[in-house]
Amino acid sequence: MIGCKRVAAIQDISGLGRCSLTVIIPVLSAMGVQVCPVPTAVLSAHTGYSEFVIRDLTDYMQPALEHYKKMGTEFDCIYSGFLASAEQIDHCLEFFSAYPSSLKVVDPVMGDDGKSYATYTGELCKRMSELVAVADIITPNLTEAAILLGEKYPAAPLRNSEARSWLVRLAEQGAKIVVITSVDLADGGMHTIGYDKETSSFWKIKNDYVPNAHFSGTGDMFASVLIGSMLKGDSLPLAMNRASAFTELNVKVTNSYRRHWTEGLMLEGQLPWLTSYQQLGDYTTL
Ligand code: PXL
Repeated sequence: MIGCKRVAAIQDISGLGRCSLTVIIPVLSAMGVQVCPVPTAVLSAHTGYSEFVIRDLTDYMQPALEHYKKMGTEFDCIYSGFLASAEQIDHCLEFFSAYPSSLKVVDPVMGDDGKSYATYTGELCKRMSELVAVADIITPNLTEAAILLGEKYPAAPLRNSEARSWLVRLAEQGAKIVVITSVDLADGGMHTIGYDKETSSFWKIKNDYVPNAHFSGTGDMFASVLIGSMLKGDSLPLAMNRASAFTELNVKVTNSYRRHWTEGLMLEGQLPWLTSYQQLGDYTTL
């Protein structure tokens, strides 16, 4: 599509606790990419809060897709994330097959820190592999990668060879590009690791680890910067570097204010960083 790229973001909108669409829309907009939200649910606050009101929008998804098809709407990318029911997997699959030439990104949102999110049923987690099978790019965190591989959440840091094996086995499930976030590697520190099946290349970005600083929406921020970078033509390691650098900056800023993790990343003040779009090259091979 000529001009500004357009992404259909199949994600929830949560009033409190920055995550999903309240992160994805500002981030991609700052990067010059248009977001067309396809809300999967409306929540008063994300599921990390002890109480929240939720309205499931499963019934909305298929008529919305039919409308876009009727209008001849084009999308450069279809990006799925937080889903509210197992049936929404079918509607995501319909979106992916309606737009075969769009970049298909699946963030297999299921959990973090070795635990599943409150609304993620066993069936929803099991069926996530159907989306992973048709994706071009998947962006699980280590918890989600373990669920997809049927592995235990690692008790110890992964050796580089184990990390490569996780990436390759996930790519065997379908995607051309696999990026795993929050990976503790035995050679020291927290990393983002990536694999491009077509070029057989493995990459890693070292993150500055900020102790006890886990904020909601971190994975959504990472994935949206990665998507924006790749749509603008960045290579995989450059896009991983940009996504990690922006996420790390937001973690450090938010942590300095000692906000509760449920509030999410205080991204509002950092958005100009994205608009300046400087080249970064701080990656190594894995
Ligand atoms: O960031 C993942 C996410 C997205 N949407 C909702 C969530 C979560 C994680 O808790 O609750 C509603």
